[in-house]
Amino acid sequence: MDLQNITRVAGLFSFDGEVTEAIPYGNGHINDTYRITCRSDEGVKRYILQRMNRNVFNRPEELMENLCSVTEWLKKKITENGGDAQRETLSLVPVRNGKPYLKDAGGEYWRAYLFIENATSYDLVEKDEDFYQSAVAFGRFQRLLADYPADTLHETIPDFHNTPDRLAKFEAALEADMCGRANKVQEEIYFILERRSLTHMLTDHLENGTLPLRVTHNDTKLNNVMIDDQSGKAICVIDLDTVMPGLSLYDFGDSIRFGASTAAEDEQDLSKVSCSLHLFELYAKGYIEGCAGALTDAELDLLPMGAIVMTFECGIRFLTDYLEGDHYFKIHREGHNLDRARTQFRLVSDMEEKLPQMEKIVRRLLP
Ligand code: ADP
Ligand code: GN1
Ligand code: MG
Repeated sequence: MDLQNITRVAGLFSFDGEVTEAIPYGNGHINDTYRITCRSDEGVKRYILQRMNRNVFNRPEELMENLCSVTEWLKKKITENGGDAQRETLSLVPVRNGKPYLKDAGGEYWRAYLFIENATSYDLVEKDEDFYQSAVAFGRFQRLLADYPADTLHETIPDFHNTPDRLAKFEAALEADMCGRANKVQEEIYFILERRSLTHMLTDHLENGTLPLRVTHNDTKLNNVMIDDQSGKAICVIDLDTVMPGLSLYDFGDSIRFGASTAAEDEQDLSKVSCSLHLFELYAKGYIEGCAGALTDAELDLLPMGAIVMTFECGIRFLTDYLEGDHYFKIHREGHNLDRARTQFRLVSDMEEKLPQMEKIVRRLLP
């Protein structure tokens, strides 16, 4: 969509002043995100405007219901704890008609947030401390939602972290091979199929009740947390589209998969890709502290396995999308999803080797 149209949509939200700039923003794989600048007599104010991905979220009304009530809940808790709710959680900016989101004539859904100023979302760990801070923030996020009534949340993407189901969807994509790409990725296919049993490592515990169901974020990449430029503290967890009942290990594992990797998620030189045990330790320390005693012994024991399963699952998802013609994750070059899948599998192999060391690290961190 051209920026003139974005400016027109932005004009429908209750922003302060006149829209003077609209630019595509951030590196998310899912929504279309724009940064909007508005000017009024009081000065300049910025906002985030997002067109929600309808292919990924096919019940946007339900998603927005979750988002409104989760952000309200967090706002209340943050204020009670003496924090600054406008900076420490997402603040939705309503449409001029008072609704929390806009449905345009083409059936697209839009929403807006206050722009969190003087803070950065990182795509790679630049300073170790940032990664530790993100862990504390995701742990704290978990804690703030610990008594949220989970059964009132809609499942915005059913079976989102149901890894055996992700495997079944991969096998269906392989069988259909609609783009004729399977012959190019035999090695990766074999990698997945020989690890079928890994997909059950978390869900079996959920089924037999040995792990607690919690309200989780489910997409805990480092770039889904804002780090304050001055204090260096992680101040705000963003991208709340997938807040749903889940396992703490989904959140822990997904953070490790993205942030403890020594290379970018789409690095093509696989020799650069490994799981840093130093970063794993920093994150585990921060997450355990942030959760402040809330994690059970079974959860603590399974933290390293959580990292392996979530990385494997993400690799399966990227390869499935590659086989299906790249319709889910945004791509910026040919083979982008294949490159992403390859980094994930490289990480899985490395983590498999490092599992005993990761387990030792977690044991050392226990109070
Ligand atoms: P996606 O689901 O596509 O990942 P996100 O909600 O994560 O979309 O937004 C994409 C990026 O936009 C984020 O990684 C972050 O850099 C930026 N962003 C999102 N919300 C805000 C906000 N309220 N203030 C500042 N930056 C934001
Ligand atoms: C997507 O939206 P974003 O870019 O933060 C995806 C995650 C994946 C991630 C891989 C709703 O996250 O599940 O782990 O890409 N989000 C959704 O980078 O599918
Ligand atoms: Mg995001």
